[in-house]
Amino acid sequence: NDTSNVMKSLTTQRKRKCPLVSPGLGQLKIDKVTHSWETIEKKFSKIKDGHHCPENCKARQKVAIIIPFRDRENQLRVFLNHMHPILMRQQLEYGIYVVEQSKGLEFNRGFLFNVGFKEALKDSDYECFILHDVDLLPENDYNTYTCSTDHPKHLTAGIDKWNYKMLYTSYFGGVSGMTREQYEAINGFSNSFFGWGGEDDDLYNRVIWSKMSVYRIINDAGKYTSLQHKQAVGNSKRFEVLKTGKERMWKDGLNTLKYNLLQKTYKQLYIHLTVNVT
Ligand code: NGS
Repeated sequence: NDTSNVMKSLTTQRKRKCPLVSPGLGQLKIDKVTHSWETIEKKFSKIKDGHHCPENCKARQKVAIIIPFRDRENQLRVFLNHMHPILMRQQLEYGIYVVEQSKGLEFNRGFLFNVGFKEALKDSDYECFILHDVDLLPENDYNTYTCSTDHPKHLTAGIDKWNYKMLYTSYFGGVSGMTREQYEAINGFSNSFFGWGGEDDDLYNRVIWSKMSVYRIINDAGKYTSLQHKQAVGNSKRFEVLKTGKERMWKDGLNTLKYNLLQKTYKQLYIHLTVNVT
């Protein structure tokens, strides 16, 4: 009968995969205003527990966006206000994980990504992990936040502060994307880089040593705006740690990760974790 046919067609519609290229993508306006939490939460009232699914189709990938974090609350508000509409337009199923390192030791970006990877997988069978700095905003949402099963992906082709030029050919910082298999195949990030610099170069080496290469977004879609912050002082030991990369690869990473989870809270617009290095 008519009603069951309508129900049947609605069900098939819901199950249909989202299009390869979502409609309505393009160049974006960047709003650098730090709106109040109340304003942003109201604007995205459909989002719950830091997680969202497209309404009318089945997302092609389940993506965890992981953001290492400390003391940048204003930037986090700008970031979430900018990113949620993009991820929704791209019709992804996604969760945003903000992994904060507690006070004390120097900031360790790689360690925080490893924690985010493990903790996201406790929530869902994510297929793709976007490793993202909080101070970078994509300028064009043709830059899809999905992973390529062939190779790890580098999404940051150019950043405004460098006139949109690649800093150096092996640059792998800013925003990158890996499938679960790729991340596990390189044993994740090293946990040994405390302070600024080098952990992304070490990650690049792991990719190459694992006989993969980096797939880059080279056109205008890979442009990013950076939010101002003071340039951090570089970790003086980073070059020494980098040198021992090959021998450390399977002794330092996901398989040796130790952390103390102080809290994990499912906020409306993101999942907030606070961790200690142990
Ligand atoms: C390199 C760093 C990378 C860093 C890149 C860009 O020199 O970790 O600069 O930095 N490598 C070493 O220090 C060994 S940025 O301009 O984004 O602050 O990602």
